Amino acid sequence: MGYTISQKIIKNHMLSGEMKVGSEVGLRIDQTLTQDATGTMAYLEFEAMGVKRVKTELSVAYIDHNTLQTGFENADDHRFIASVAKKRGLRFSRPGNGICHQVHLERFGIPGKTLIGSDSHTPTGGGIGMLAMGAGGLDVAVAMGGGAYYITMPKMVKVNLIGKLSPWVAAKDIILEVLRIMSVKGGVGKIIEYGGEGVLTLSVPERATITNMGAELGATTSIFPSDDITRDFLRAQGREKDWVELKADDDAVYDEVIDIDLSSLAPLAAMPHMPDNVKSVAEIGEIKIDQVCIGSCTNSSLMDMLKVAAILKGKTVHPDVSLSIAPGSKQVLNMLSRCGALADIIDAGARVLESACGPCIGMGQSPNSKGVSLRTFNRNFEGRSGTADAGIYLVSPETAAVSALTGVLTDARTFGEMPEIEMPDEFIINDNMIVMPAGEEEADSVEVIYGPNIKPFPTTKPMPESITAKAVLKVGDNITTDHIMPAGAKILPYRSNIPYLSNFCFKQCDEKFAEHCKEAGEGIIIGGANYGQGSSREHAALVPLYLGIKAVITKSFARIHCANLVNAGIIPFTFKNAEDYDKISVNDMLSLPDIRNIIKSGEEAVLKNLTTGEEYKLEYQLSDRQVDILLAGSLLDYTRENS
Ligand code: MIC
Ligand code: SF4
Repeated sequence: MGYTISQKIIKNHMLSGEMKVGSEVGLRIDQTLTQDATGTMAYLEFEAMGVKRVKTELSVAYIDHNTLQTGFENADDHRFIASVAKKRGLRFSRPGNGICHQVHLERFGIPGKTLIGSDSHTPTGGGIGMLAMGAGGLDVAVAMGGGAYYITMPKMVKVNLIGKLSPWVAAKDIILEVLRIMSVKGGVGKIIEYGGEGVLTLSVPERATITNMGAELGATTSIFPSDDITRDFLRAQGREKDWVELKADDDAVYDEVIDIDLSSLAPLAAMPHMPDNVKSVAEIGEIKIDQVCIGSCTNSSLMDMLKVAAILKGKTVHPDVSLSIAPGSKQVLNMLSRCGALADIIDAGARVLESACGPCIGMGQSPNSKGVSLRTFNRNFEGRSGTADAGIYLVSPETAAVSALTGVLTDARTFGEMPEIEMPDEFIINDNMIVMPAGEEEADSVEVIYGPNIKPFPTTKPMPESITAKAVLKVGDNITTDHIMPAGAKILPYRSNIPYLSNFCFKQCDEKFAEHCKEAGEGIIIGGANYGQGSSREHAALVPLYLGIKAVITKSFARIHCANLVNAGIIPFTFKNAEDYDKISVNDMLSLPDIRNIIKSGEEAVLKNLTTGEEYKLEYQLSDRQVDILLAGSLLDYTRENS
């Protein structure tokens, strides 16, 4: 039996386990990346582990999220990360150099290698044939220290692309179509591999748009083959030597195959407030829009920007629309400026933002009240834009640019002839915003600089014999980490200050959540299906840990968040019978008797509802390693005990 692309990479990197669906495999990690919103915590954890130098082939620390710097906090965090990078052997991508995933694809990604990043959109690297996965900060810290990264061996899904896209239909529409078919929970426990003749019609940046948004499917990762198109891209980036061919064996076996006829696709949009709430632009109709934002790690490549510039050239943005554009990297911005396309963008009236995440994570450009905003981003969760009642639509750069001119959501196919954009033979290469680390000898004298905003990691304790705690919160399906631990301009600067962050935990679901937890001392959260989807932010586990949450009991979990809960020492349970979810109310007193022994011996866990007298059976899917982490109190405790 042959192997799929990802099975080949997994096989080459396997340190423990078996390639059997559902069992835990430990992988050797070649590269890591962090961004600043998760990086500060990840490097605090790395420092706590006491490892002198990173042990990976390459580790890069990017600054791209917290670039507004409305106070000292972000600049202090940047300085802290820069100092750790210098001392511990990482490259440091300075603010202004671009969004981590875009820059990594351009300058560092290598087909066939493994990459984990403390950001859920790390699978962008799958566009170049990497096995690239999002992970919690602690997992990234462990991998930097040379430890394995553990995943549950996923099922293999093949998305078979047939034919060729019609004019004005984009890579974004392909992934929106996959989201429409599979939903935001359809990818959980799966790797999505793209194949078929349609792959040959897609450039690396287009492929990366698709693998990037595989995060929204909940997939472990997504990947394209590495072929001549990949080689051309790497050559144009001056890195042809990094190319290797990578494809699935002809007799590779997939658990599921989805056929998509590219020629039948139309421009699509994900409507508020979920990335899988997809309809065709024509079906939604010409709704009036207030704002258009073009950029983010999904759609900020040079090709995307050149298309946008060509559409805007010689025209003016509609008077009722604010158009902002953030090119994904310094390379993109530089090339746009040198070829004159930036002038076309500026001439049309766009507001040019720095190469960073910006509005995607609510760092500026919040829409007006009840505003309608078209964005080329990947997430449209309620409130994420910073305006609670705004309606965010996710669209392609083509749809976004055309609509910015007309003032209404517009099917770009009505616009006339589509501009033809060629991939350049050579990108402008200037890595002067990537700071190299100090050499091993010099490193000893480099001081790690902590600012006053950096507060210690919350205290963890070994798992108690039994747990008795109140149900402090009950939420429905598809709760995102943006619900659990919101981001945005007001809160993001405090990513290294868990006590302060705790005041904002679950605010959208229960205004007084933090207060309730503090009164209760210890608590249990009850959730629906796909709990914790979205971001990789471990703060969505560390803050509940700080607030005394001992267990989260749901219908099902999203992958990264579930791992983050375990790493933080919070037990993730699922209901054996989903209908038991309905029988628990907020404030019920719940008990998990003898839970330490039960988890240790792998027996069935029972939840007692002391308020109603009922009992519910619970399940937990934990590897032996995860059991030990929970017993120890957290991954940090476990790593310390085992090193
Ligand atoms: C996001 O898109 O939600 C983020 C901000 O990039 C997060 C990481 C974070 O919360 O810092 C992600 O996707 O993992
Ligand atoms: Fe940044 Fe948005 Fe991409 Fe997250 S999804 S890494 S916030 S651009």
